[in-house]
Amino acid sequence: MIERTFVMLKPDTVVRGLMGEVLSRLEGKGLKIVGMRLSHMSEAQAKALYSAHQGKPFFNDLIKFVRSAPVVVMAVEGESAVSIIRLLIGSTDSKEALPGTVRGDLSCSKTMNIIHASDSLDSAQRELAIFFKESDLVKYSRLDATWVY
Ligand code: 3AN
Repeated sequence: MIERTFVMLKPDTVVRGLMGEVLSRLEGKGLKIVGMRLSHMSEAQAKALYSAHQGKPFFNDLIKFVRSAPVVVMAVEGESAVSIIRLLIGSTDSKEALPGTVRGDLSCSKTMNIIHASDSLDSAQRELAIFFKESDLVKYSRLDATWVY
């Protein structure tokens, strides 16, 4: 099934100059970017995105970190996009993320871990709504749309 999900390149990716590297992995896998914006996150957006972690010991540091520099928020579509992107990005903890995954290759920390991607279709819908209106998203076809999967 073609799914639409939410992906964010975190501040560490922007300030380390790794946006292109991470984006090209998503594009190379055949995923279609249908919305993309580089901006500073508001406090309300940060708290909404990470509402599941409210009250945890790392919550305040997490909110501070995601607001420390711009992020790239994206709406991404593709066959089984939610699970494929979660596999591509790897485990949360940089020490456990496998080589070949985005975090395994590029992240050096559990908080500054390069990328966020929704972990289910329900989360994707909720998280997309924090950053995008339907009218922000574009329609087009990738040339390889009929070749993949
Ligand atoms: P993922 O991003 O792999 O889905 P979540 O949703 O469990 O991981 O956590 C959201 C974010 O919160 C992580 N990307 C990471 O930045 C931060 N985080 C999660 N657990 C910890 C922790 N124990 N210590 C510090 N930061 C954490």
